[in-house]
Amino acid sequence: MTSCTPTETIIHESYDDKSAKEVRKISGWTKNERTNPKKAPVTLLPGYGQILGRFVKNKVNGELKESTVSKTFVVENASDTTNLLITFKLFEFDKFISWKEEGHVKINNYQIALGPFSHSETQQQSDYSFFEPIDNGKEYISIERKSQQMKNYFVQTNGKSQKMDEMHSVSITVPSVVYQENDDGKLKVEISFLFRKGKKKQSFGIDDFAIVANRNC
Ligand SMILES: [Ca+2]
Repeated sequence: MTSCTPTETIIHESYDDKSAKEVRKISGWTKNERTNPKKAPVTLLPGYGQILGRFVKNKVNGELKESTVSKTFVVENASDTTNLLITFKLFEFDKFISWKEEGHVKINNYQIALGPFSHSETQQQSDYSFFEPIDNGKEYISIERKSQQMKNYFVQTNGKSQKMDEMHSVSITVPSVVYQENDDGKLKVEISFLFRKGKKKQSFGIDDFAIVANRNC
C-alpha cells in the first residue's frame, strides 16, 4: 500500500533559489513555443525576488501572435487525484486595457480566459472570476483573479509617467477529466496574452507558481 495525502503541494516554484542565469537554464518554462521557442527569461523584481518574464509582444513575419509561456508537468497518481488547484502571481506591467489584451490560461486542451483588465476602476471591478464549462457541461474549470497590489513602476522603464503596474493572484481549480485523459497524468500549462504594444507599454510576468493536488483518500 502506498500512502495517500489528501491535500499536497506537488509544485511550488519561486525562482529565487538560484542565480537568474541558472533559473533560466533549468526552470523548464518555454516562451513562445509555437513561434520562436526560447527558455523563459528571469527578472529581478524588488519585493518578489526573481520572477519569470517579462513576456512581451510577439510579432512573427509582421503578424501579431500570442506571447506565451508554457511548461509540462506530470501529476503522480493522477487516477487518485480528484482535482488540482493551480495558483500563481500574475504581474501586469503597464496598462492592459480591458478587452484589448486577450489573456488566457490553457491547461492541456482546455482554454480559459483571464478576463478583462482595467486600471481606471475600483479593485472590486478589476477582480474576475468565471466557471468555464467543459466535458459537455458535466464539469467546469473555475478561475479567480484578484488584484493584490498596484504600484507605479514595479519595473523601471522609459515608458510614460502615468503607467501603473499591478500584481494579481490567480487561482484555477482543474477537475480530473482535464489530466486523467492522458494516461501519464500529463499537465501542460500555458499562459498567454495577445499584446499590441511593445515592451515599454505592455508585458507580463509570473511568480510563485504552485500546484496543489486534492486526493480521494
Ligand atoms: Ca520569486
